[in-house]
Amino acid sequence: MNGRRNFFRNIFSVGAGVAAASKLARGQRAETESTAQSLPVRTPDIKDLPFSLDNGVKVFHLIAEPVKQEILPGKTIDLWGYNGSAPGPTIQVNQGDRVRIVFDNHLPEPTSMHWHGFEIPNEMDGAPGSSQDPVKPGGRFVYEFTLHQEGTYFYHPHMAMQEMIGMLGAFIMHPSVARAPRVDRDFVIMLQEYAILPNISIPNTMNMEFNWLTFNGKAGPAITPLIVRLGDRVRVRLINLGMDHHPIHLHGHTFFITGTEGGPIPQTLWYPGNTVLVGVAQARDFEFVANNPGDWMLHCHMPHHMMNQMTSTVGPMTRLGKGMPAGAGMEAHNMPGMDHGEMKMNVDVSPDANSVPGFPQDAFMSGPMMAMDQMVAKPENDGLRPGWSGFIQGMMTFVRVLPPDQYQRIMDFKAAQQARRSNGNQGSGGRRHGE
Ligand SMILES: [Cu+2]
Repeated sequence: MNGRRNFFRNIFSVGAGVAAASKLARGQRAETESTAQSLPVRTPDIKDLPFSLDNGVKVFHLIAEPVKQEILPGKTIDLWGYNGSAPGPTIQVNQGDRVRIVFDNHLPEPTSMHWHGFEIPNEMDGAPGSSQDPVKPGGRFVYEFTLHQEGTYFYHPHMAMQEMIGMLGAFIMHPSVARAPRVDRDFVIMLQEYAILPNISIPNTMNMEFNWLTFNGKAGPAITPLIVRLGDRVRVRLINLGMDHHPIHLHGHTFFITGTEGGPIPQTLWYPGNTVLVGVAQARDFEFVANNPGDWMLHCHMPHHMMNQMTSTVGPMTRLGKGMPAGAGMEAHNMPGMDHGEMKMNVDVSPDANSVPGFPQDAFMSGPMMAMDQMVAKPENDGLRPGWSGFIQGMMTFVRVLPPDQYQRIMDFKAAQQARRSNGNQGSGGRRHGE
């Protein structure tokens, strides 16, 4: 074990030296090289779980509960999650930490907490019936363990259907010595999917026809893009818990697969790609140098996973014409049928479109009529091409590789927004979504 760790450390320290040298040669942010501490991860649209210290033990309080999750403006669904969101808050600890998780079950049925991939004592594993009794409704279980691993881990109930109604959270173990080459940005994205019929707010966890696909509990275009500065080294950690495998594709860059749900991969075994298949119950880390400026799509490449509200009965329609409420069926709107009637909406279709076998495919699923730029406006979306949101659905967002001035403008907008929040009506207006 020690030998293995030293092996990693040796490889990484060689890498660190090279990285530091090349960065200094380019005169970039030398101050980030001087600390051995890892950069905290950011989980867009999801909070971190705070902790308190008790004699050196990091104490977290995790609550399983029903939540209202707004996955798209006007589309709030009933999920089960943790501490107010689904997925639940991200837990960040350091390798070697002693961790206590006080877990309360506010669900109407038993549950358990499983720590996915953790090398901890069996009685802390959260396997209901074998390692512990399920935690009853209203019940509490205190988990405590020391963590010697590092990497991208996650937590979930060991109850299959509960996993399918939102119950998942990231558990990031930072290495005691930061991995090299060091990254400037470190993001977590959790992949989930739901089958929700029109006019119903509760996922059918038995259904295999998933029509809502989310990154961190949001469907495109409500997902907050990843904002990076031109030249940054970026890590993205993907976590998948659902019924499908997701090939996640990044435009404009070549990345290297650098970690799995079992921790970091030795640098000698990294391999390049632009699409990484994240299987069920897996995590994949990829890293790249953001050397190509622009707004680059990051998305699942499964065609049905790039859509919202797709069902076999009403078509892939979230909003039509003058604002049909998200989630309403086609009957709720005077939308001409898919196979007859006139198409009056703001879509570029040819005059004989209805006579072409196969029409429509994407005509009413994406494009200008689906745009909702204003509804999803936030600092991170500043400067995107007008109408962008009409083409971003499901598991789809951007990595925005920004030159320094544009990057700074967005950071200033964010700072101003946060100042307004803390000056203004704090505590009212519901939960904050992301930051
Ligand atoms: Cu997918």
